[in-house]
Amino acid sequence: MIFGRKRIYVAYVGGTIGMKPTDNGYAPVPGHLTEQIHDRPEFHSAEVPKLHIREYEPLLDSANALPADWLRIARDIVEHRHHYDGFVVLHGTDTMAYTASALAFLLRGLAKPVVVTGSQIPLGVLRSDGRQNLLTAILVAAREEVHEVCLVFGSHILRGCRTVKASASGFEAFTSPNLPPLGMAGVEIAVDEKRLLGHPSGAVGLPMDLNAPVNLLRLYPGMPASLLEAAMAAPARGLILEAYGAGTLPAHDGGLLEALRRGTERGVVVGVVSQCVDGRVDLTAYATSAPLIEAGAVGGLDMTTEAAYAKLVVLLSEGHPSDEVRRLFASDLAGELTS
Ligand code: ASN
Repeated sequence: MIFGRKRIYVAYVGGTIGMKPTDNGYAPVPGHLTEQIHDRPEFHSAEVPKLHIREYEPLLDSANALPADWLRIARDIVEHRHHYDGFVVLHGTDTMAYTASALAFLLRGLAKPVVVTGSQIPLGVLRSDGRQNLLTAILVAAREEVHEVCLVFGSHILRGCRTVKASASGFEAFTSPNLPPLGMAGVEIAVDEKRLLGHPSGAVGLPMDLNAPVNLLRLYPGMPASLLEAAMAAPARGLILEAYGAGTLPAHDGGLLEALRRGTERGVVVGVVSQCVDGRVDLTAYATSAPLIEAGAVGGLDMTTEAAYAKLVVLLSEGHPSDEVRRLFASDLAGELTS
């Protein structure tokens, strides 16, 4: 039987993969990535799906990406969902784990592969890792068994909402600390079907805006209460608190507890994640977590900080009442946590 070539939509949002050297260091240059792909025969071989490349305007170093950019990418994918078999999002690595997480929440219900990737060295520079990353991403985006947002980098095929950037310069820059890879790209591109999410049943409903004010604060020994106070002051509607270990905080610091109480009285939803890369939050394990329970904070289980932040922004922007936001925050929506 002869099948037509699959069609993949490639959204170039920005990032090193399409950058060129400038006087101030690497910066994205419009048209450069498209040119690079057009000039390379391997991207047009019959084994590779047909590509439609769209460059965003302006192209971003991902350090400049905002939640509004996550929504823009999600809208672009939703608008083109009936015309393509899969989607590749080319993005800078610095905030790629946030964007991959946000896309997983925004696009729950999409039922098509979305693969986020980028590179450490631009495609046009000798020794670039971009060629391999992009080819792997395209081939994963063409797989019918994938119905979720993945992040491909080096030899790893990871669940997008489980990822963290773990290396500023290595070619295996991403890991998913609390979930084994969905697959590996070696001689074969091997995806472990048992690890993939099933076909989602719902439709995709995107929020009008993605601008709920959520702050992110990492606790440290000696942190002044004024910092927590500021993180929970208006207009904040949510706070991700990176607490210690299983979700503990200095429970003898009266100022800190008072700031927490005042913030939660204002209605700020507090999600607790761990500073440990590996493991999970359990607010019942230590007495030093009790003030968090009293304040109505929700433990983020084994979610990454990136996923927890993106999730709270998405949930608050979707307009659920606070109690529902708390319930959904601790629920598995896109394979981001182990319940
Ligand atoms: N600064 C770049 C970015 O995040 C880093 C990269 O893509 N490797 O856009």
